Amino acid sequence: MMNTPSLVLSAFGINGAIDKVALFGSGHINDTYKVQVADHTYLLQKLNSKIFREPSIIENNKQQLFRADPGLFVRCYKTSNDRIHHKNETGVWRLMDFVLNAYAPEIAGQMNEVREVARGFGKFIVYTDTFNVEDFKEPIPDFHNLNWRLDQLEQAIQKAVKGRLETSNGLIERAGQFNWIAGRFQELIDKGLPKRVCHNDTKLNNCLLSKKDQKFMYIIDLDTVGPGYMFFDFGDLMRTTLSPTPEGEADESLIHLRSDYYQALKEGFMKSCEHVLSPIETDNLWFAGLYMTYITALRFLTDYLNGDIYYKVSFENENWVRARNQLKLLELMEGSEF
Ligand code: GN1
Ligand code: MG
Repeated sequence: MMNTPSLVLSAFGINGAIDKVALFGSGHINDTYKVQVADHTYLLQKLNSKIFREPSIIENNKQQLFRADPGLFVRCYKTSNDRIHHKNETGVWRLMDFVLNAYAPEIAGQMNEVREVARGFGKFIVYTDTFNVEDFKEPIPDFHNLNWRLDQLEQAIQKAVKGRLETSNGLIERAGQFNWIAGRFQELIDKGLPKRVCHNDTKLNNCLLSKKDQKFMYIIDLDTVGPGYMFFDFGDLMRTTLSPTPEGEADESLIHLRSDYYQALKEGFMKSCEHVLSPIETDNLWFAGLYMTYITALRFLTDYLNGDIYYKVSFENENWVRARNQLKLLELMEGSEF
């Protein structure tokens, strides 16, 4: 790091001496730092350029998104040439305010938190309903393309790192039971499921709630914003809120679905955005959870077989555990629709 933070800060017009810098947060992809300059706290982020290969797409998507921000997003600083991202020899960086009186929930604790997060992401859908989806591009091609994710898993199986295919056989078999999800999704698209500008990474901790009253404050982590289907956003909310367990839960038997949390999620989301949704979206909400949980299971499993090249891991079999947990969630979702 060395001098990097102060050089980056000055590119965004902040020139004071840095009092403190510390790694921050639990995102699986980018590197995030909390930076203190005099009495102001900033969030400095280095984009993972191996994953986001075309930062200009994110720059353009965000420039559009911020055009008429109705208060959904944390303040982003801009460079002297009006850019949100600054590239130097260490990478691509951006700077935001650190919101002091807020928190990002890691697991779905209280039901009113879930309702608030859903309300927030619903507001996002209402706001982006005013945009032309053609003006946005996918920052990661085929990000939520299930057929592509299935191919990626197939390839990972063919060239798995040593020892990992043997430990994955059970999970591969379990995942194989859900191929039908791709066909069902295609049917909905054929019936006219509308494309929209989505967040595409609506896990619970990509939303900030107020520390004071747990009310919705901001939507964060906007790198994946782009074309998609409402199912991606509602589905990832289901995936991350219906069970009280974290993604890396060691004890599979603790994973379970809470119907009252589903009702709170649906209520919060619908209250915000039902008026812009079409019947094909509102009639198939439960399926959204199956779709996103399946994709996430495949992605963790693929990364495990590939030797942990995508997600950050903190212990040897973390991606295996994550994949197993997603499959468990998926099996539970398939067996019960609230
Ligand atoms: C990643 O960046 P983060 O941690 O919010 C990932 C999501 C996954 C999620 C699983 C760009 O999100 O797609 O659903 O991990 N983001 C990217 O926890 O791959
Ligand atoms: Mg995040």
